[in-house]
Amino acid sequence: ATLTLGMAHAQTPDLSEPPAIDGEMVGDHGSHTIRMGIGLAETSPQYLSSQYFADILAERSDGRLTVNVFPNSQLGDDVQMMEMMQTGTLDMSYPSSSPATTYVPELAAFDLPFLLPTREAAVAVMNSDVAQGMLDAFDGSGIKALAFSENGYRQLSNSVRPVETPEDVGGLDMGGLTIRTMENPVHLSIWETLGANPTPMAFGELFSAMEQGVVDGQENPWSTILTSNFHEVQEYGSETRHVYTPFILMMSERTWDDLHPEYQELVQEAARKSAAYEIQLATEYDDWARNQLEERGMQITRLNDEQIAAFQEAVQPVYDEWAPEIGEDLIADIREIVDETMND
Ligand code: KDG
Repeated sequence: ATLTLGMAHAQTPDLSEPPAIDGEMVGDHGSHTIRMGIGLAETSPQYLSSQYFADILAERSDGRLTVNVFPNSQLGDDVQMMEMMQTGTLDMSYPSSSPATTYVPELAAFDLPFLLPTREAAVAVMNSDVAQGMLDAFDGSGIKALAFSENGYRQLSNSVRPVETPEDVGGLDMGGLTIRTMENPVHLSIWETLGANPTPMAFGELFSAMEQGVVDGQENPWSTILTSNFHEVQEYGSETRHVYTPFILMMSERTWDDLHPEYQELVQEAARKSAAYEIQLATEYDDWARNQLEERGMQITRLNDEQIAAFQEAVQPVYDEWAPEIGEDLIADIREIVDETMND
């Protein structure tokens, strides 16, 4: 008998090593064990960079600060984990900005479709004073928001049909696709406008919801679709890039207040460094993950500029509805930062 070996798929692309850990050792201010819950899998940029965050803290505190990272929504979903941080039953989490709009409504600017056309523009906005103001606005909520990083450009996947046009989403006489969204009103509005049936749901419930046909599809960056094995239950993908979502690295204010100021400073510095590393990993992952998904049998539609423009036009009503609420000035400030990166 002959033995046929399947091609083994790589688990990750060739990823950059984390930057060397430098900087002064902090003093001995006691030991802390920090529990951090995240939604994504061990192979995700989110997890890998969280481990780097843990390594920085361990090395610079001579092992006194220990961070244990729990992946795959083991400790809860984004909404639950933010509530747990508020009450002090969880030390850290790394949610998308979208469900965090219940704490800081201005964050919804990031949920506006097609606002951030390039990664360079998105990073410039995340590094801006405007974004720092959003992090500061958490103060007093029970959550200390430490840094923005990249969740990424969201792409549509589904198990029903290839999607090339807004009509493919809305279905005309075929009926609209049932799409899981994050728990965020702007996302609901986007998919309603496109004629889909949006269903907000926690990320941890999504795989089985798709497997059981409770929803037809979902939208997430290619890296998440791959590392969470969504291709096993989703036949079609479309490169819609309709929203760029950040992650926000967060700590419970109770945990933060328990830390010596020198530890707090280290946590803040490590958060910035690991966030920068996360963006680098997410960048390295993006196209690679799309190609991997194709190799693993997903049928992916790359939309041309005209097709993207059709989606952009179709979701204009989302701006009419949400821009006044989110703030025209804030959106104008973000557009200015975006334009600066485009003129460089
Ligand atoms: O840890 C982050 C995840 O829980 C989640 O935010 C991922 O983009 C996401 C989604 O669709 O819920």
